[in-house]
Amino acid sequence: MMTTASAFEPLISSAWGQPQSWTLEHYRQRGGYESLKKTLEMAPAAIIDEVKKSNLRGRGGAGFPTGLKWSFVPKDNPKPKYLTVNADESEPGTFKDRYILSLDPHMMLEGIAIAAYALGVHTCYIYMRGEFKHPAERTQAAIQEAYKAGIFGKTLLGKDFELNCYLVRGAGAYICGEETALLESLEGKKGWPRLKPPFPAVVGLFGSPTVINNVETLSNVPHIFARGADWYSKLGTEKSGGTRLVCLSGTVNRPGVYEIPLQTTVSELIFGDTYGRGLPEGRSVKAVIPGGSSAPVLSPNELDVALEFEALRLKQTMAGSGGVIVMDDTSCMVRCLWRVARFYAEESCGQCTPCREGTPWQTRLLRKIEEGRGEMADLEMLSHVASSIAPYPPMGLGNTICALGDAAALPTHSFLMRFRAEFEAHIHEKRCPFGDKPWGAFG
Ligand code: L3W
Ligand code: SF4
Repeated sequence: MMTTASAFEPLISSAWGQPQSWTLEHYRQRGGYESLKKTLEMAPAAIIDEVKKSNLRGRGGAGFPTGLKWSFVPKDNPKPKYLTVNADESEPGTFKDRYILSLDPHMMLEGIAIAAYALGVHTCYIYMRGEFKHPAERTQAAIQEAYKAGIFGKTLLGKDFELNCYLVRGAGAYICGEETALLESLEGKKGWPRLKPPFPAVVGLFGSPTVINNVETLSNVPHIFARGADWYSKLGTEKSGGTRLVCLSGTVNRPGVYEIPLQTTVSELIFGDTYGRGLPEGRSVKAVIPGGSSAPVLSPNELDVALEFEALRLKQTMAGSGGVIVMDDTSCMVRCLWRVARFYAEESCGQCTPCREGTPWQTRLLRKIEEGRGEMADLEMLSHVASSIAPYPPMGLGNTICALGDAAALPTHSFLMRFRAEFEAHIHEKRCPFGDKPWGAFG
């Protein structure tokens, strides 16, 4: 069934496009910070229970249940606890959090205040991608407004609860979006991921319990308390509540960030009137990456799947961070995979051997095949190298410290599985069959 704009009420993007939507005054006119007032009347444990009931799942990539994550924070640990916002959005094809940070930062700040109160946290760090100059300015201005309005500072809307919030900028490393690398970076060290467990909720920033949530995840929290967890959970699917921001890019008529009901399929997003409105005339879909470049690729006959965590997991791919990339029939699959592989080789931190050695190895093999110098043995080697980093099928099976290794291997497995004939054609013809225009969507 096609989703129509009139039947759907956006939560996160409702004020985007309105003048001054990023100011405290505008946010308050829309009922902003009323949810925080409500939660300050509740017991912290009851707030966490509501978030559990809402079925809110993390919007940064893994889709982990937010209430469950909050409940992992030990109550008897005497150390200070921290809340950290992952605003290091860098996954290729993902460009949604920057809109929240620029156009409605108070929605996230209200989520921060509710989470901090529920978790007994008095210090929050927002770790933001260094390149985000404009989102950083808007967020910093909103933090200052919140201090002046008595939301942050010694008291929380008049309640005896101190909460301080600091914006910290990254320095351009993709790996610092991995939660434990982010913590290392916040501690002033090189952004090298840590082994898990222990998970940050138990041993995180400065060795203290730390909850790390994505920008969009926290922006959903005020909505849960505005109309109740039952209402919020019913907006979504059985195991995933609310709505979702997705970033549509590649060969489509209307690329952009769309807020969608979780029942929306990949096909509806690409072709729907409210969303992508299809491909330019004469072009057809060859492949779609449904959740940021880490997610295994889908072929055209697999697009009737909801852009939701469980549905995409059943297709052995991921909803990830919401980056939907459309490749058309003029795209060379070898070239596209080579592009993705180069990204991960460049961003690998080099700590573990399969990722440090395997990611550039994949890149070299793909370049050789694309340039017409490949042999059939290279395809076997490519598959072997990818399996040494992380075997297929995906999800938590990698041989490396962090998920960047999985992210580098899964596209290789999926491109080889679905588009093997195209790889073989490069080898048999000793050239790229797409000639000097192999880029398609990646052009
Ligand atoms: C306590 C347990 N906490 C899990 C927590 C854990 C984390 C969350 C999910 O990777 C994905 C990756 C990228 N006790 C716990 C527990 N947790 N078990 O739950 O954990 P995990 O390990 O499933 O995932 P992750 O390491 O957070 C994230 C994919 O996202 N991705 C990358 C996005 C990149 C960005 C960016 O640009 N900055 O967002 C895109 O799809 O491949 O699969 O908090 O601590 N027993
Ligand atoms: Fe670093 Fe790659 Fe190992 Fe992650 S998987 S810790 S990025 S070497």
